[in-house]
Amino acid sequence: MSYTTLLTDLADGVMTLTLNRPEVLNAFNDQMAEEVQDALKKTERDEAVRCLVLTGAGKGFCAGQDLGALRSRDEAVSFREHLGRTYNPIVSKLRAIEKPVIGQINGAAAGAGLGIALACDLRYAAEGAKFRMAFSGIGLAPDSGTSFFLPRLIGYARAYEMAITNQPITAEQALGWGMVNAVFPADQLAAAVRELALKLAQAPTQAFGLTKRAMNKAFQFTIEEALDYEAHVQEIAGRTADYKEGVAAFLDKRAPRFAGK
Ligand code: LHQ
Repeated sequence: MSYTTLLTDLADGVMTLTLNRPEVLNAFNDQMAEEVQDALKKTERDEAVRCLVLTGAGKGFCAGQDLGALRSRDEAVSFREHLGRTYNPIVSKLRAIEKPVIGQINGAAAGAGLGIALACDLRYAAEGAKFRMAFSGIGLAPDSGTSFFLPRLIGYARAYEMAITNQPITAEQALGWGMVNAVFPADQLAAAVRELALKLAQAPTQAFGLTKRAMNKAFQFTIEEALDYEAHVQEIAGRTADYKEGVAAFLDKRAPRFAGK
């Protein structure tokens, strides 16, 4: 599948996917939703990819649903059907991919675009990026995982306030609230993400994947269940080549060379 709304770049174990509809701040039309899903499936399967970076072309990260594209549909739109075909599988896949996913938040993230940013494992944002729920502005309730991620990341009161006031949050506020991991001057963001991504792409990818799996599940676990699940994933991690290499490198007093296997 060749893409028209998405740029892909795979180098040194890092896959970078760039949403590419800059004239609408990378708002989604159906084509982009399909292409992103295709690219995420390939990213998940491809062993050469050990870290994923998701970003936007131009001055926005992603403004969510392209409202123009929605209005120009002639059939009556079922929102349940639309979400089930577009954002829900994208958000689920970002959580399921057992490799680190970095959101390089270069500009505004709103609506489903906010949900996609929050579904990434880490968020590095540009100064000047803003985060907006957007849904209530057009008379809707949260979707694309925003009602799930936001209260967990920043607490209920702030999340509900963001939803009902529709006030954009600055990158600095987002950092203070724990919604993003770090903020950089816009012209330094890509280099900072690149440096981190290259490091992650040389790390024990299996262990990182198992870490994500365990932490995803832990939200619903009791402590006993969490301990049991940790024992389960550690059994798997302990059988990887990277575990053997990590211990050998430690004992040899040298840097480990992790193959991601
Ligand atoms: C846009 C958009 C946009 C088209 C900016 N579409 N053009 C989907 C459907 C079904 C069921 C329910 O759920 C969903 C999921 C959703 O995502 S619903 C929420 C949809 N998104 C929004 O309502 C966000 C609307 N946009 C904004 O709030 C602002 O534009 C943000 C905060 C993203 C950025 O603000 P600014 O930096 O001030 O930029 P701007 O507002 O000046 O926008 C720049 C251009 O992008 C402008 O076009 P123009 O031709 O005037 O330069 C906007 O019209 C266009 N644009 N968002 N979603």
